[in-house]
Amino acid sequence: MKKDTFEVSRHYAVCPHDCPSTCALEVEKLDANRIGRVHGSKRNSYTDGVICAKVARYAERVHHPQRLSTPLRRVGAKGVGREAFEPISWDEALDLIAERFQTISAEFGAEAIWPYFYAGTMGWAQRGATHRLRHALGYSGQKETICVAISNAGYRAGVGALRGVDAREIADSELILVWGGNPVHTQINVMTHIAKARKKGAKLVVVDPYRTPTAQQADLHLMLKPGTDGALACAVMQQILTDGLEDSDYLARYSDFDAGVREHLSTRTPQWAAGITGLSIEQIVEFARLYASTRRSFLRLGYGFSRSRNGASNMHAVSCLPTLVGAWQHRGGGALYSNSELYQQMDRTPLHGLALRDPGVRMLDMSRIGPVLTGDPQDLGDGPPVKALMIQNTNPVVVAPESAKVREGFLRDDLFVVVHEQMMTETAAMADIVLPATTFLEHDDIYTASGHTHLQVSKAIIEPHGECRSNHWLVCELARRLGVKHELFELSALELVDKALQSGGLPSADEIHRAEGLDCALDFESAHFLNGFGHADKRFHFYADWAALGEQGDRLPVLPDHAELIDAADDSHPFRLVTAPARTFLNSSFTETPGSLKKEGRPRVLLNPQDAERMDVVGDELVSIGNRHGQIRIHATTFAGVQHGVLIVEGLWPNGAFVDGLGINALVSAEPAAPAGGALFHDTKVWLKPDRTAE
Ligand SMILES: Nc1nc2c(c(=O)[nH]1)N[C@H]1C(S)=C(S)[C@@H](COP(=O)(O)OP(=O)(O)OC[C@H]3O[C@@H](n4cnc5c(=O)[nH]c(N)nc54)[C@H](O)[C@@H]3O)O[C@H]1N2
Ligand SMILES: Nc1nc2c(c(=O)[nH]1)N[C@H]1C(S)=C(S)[C@@H](COP(=O)(O)OP(=O)(O)OC[C@H]3O[C@@H](n4cnc5c(=O)[nH]c(N)nc54)[C@H](O)[C@@H]3O)O[C@H]1N2
Ligand code: SF4
Ligand SMILES: [Mo]
Repeated sequence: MKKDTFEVSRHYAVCPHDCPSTCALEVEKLDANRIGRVHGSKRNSYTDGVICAKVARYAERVHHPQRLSTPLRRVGAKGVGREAFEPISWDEALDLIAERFQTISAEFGAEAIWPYFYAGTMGWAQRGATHRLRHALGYSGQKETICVAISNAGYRAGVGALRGVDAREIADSELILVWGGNPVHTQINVMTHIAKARKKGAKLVVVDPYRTPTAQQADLHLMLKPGTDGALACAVMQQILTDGLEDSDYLARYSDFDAGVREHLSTRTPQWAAGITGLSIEQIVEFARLYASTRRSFLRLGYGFSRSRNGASNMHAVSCLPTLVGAWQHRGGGALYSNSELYQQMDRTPLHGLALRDPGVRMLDMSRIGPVLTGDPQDLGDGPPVKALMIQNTNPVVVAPESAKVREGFLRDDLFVVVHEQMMTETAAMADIVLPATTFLEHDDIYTASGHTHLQVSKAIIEPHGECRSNHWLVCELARRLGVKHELFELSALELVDKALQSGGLPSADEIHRAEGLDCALDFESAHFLNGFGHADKRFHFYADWAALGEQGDRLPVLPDHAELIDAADDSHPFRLVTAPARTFLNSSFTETPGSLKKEGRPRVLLNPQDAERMDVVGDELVSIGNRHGQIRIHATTFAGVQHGVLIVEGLWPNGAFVDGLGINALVSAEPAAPAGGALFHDTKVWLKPDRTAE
């Protein structure tokens, strides 16, 4: 009873995490330092009052007893954790870093320093801070390949732009296809809008190699083998053409479809695709007929099916479907992969420090951090070895491919590592200096969204925890010590944002904050590409120009197809491994919160009961999984909702949560995907055997 008498105020904020939903939040503020529950804002028409469980419990993360609170210097061994560090003052830490960076720069050149970042926060001012420092000092650049490189290329190949139909239109669709994504886990709001459509009788189809909670809700679940979506899409198109259900007028007016495409697809029959996908001919035909039965079909494309060697080609093939039937012309029809291009009016120049950038500086591939740190000459080019890393917003020791190699690189004695973090992650535990970072509740920023259309500004709600400082504050302090004088390091985060907004003629940060967002949705004609697609000829391209999208374009088929580039199973590696997102983790974030840990239990591999029997796996027991990159030990669980020959491991658990301290990315290759690089998280052949040695 007493609790109810607290004065709890509710404050608007924006979820900063790497999630297409970018939810509008209402945060309960208990006092100057503490928050209570977090709610979804009902005033944002996309969030519509719903958020995920992990952010609803954000108090567990922001007030976590192990939250970093002071700068730390490592005095013990790498990889041990908090006890290997001693607190130091911010001045000591910053002076030490500046001095080391200067010495390394003088001896090896500025490119020997690699500021390394990703999307721990999606806010442009805080996230871009790493770039501002990088460009001001000529430090090595970063190819951002870990997440969207493959899918972006695949979607651009056909559509020519990174935008699609407003997700709120899903409510008016008659058929929704969730293809290669698991929104119940990864962007819950998609399900909110799907539920509205289903109330009016719409059907849901899910294409995924296992029966995810999203697939469990579907009217039709196509449980295909990973890396075979191109085959399925081609067979669906072939069936539609055979049935004469394509929209010829639309194709002629809006695409490059011609007799050559028709001829090519004529051999991609449901029978051909059944052999590749593991689906039955009947399922494929049923799906094709269902798809052609309405033009109000909304294709929600996930990232999951792009994380393969042939992923860009698969994305392109699937994106051809709404063009073939002319679904783009109708309300509730078309496709959405990402709306990230909607916010082009916001000028990235000040946020990323682009005016300071020297285009001659080398770019290192973030997904290849293992090979880079272990000195692979292909990655380093004729540049110096990486002698220092400054890491913000990411946890590469856990999330990057070939993690055994990543670890080996971090263990180098001659590598100086600074990690700016909220928690003592496994990456932070490898650092020489750890700096405590604020969360979105303690700093200001602006957010775009790939899953919806709102530009939003969020402001600090509580005081910074301990001595935590924002990314922007840190780079300003370092820039000053390294002799950089520029207004980008003098303005506040929101003043930088205002510069970016003003130059595009947008309202100010304050105005956007007061309005709780600015809806940047395009008009119907533009959003549905009725005044043309993104290519110069304004057409959708069935013929992909991969060479225009990356150096390795020639490895991909020009027309939609099944490209046999994947790490196919063989006699000694009979399984294909998919490493999917867990519901209550967000990448490796939230692997420290009690609510999430309780829900997720422990790392486990899902396998089909028949496969389990064949491999002599009897119950919830330890198995070894391995391939040319390494081997891990993990508990097995049988699950009938997995395609034969496929293993599913959900969640980016810390390496330390696995029996041998080697996590799932020890098995994932760092080979760059075509056409422009990208990580292959769901394209790994492995062997599996029971492990009956004592735990
Ligand atoms: N709870 C939670 N939310 C998250 C994240 C998280 O880790 N946890 N991560 C965030 C990030 S960074 C991102 S990029 C997004 C990712 O969001 P999604 O696109 O949903 O996630 P993916 O990992 O890309 O894969 C999702 C699904 O793709 C399926 N899949 C794998 N291979 C194939 C294939 O070859 N074909 C088909 N059809 N399906 C395949 C997997 O089985 C999985 O169910 O989610 C964000 N949201
Ligand atoms: N096996 C496998 N591996 C994967 C994936 C997969 O599906 N399977 N998914 C991949 C994908 S899609 C992605 S995007 C990557 C993501 O990988 P990461 O970008 O590394 O994401 P997180 O693991 O969430 O780590 C983000 C870190 O940033 C910190 N952080 C948050 N906000 C701030 C801030 O304001 N300042 C600072 N300094 N730090 C902050 C958080 O505490 C957290 O530790 O992982 C990839 N790795
Ligand atoms: S669904 Fe995504 S954006 Fe929304 S609160 Fe959860 S993590 Fe944040
Ligand atoms: Mo991602």
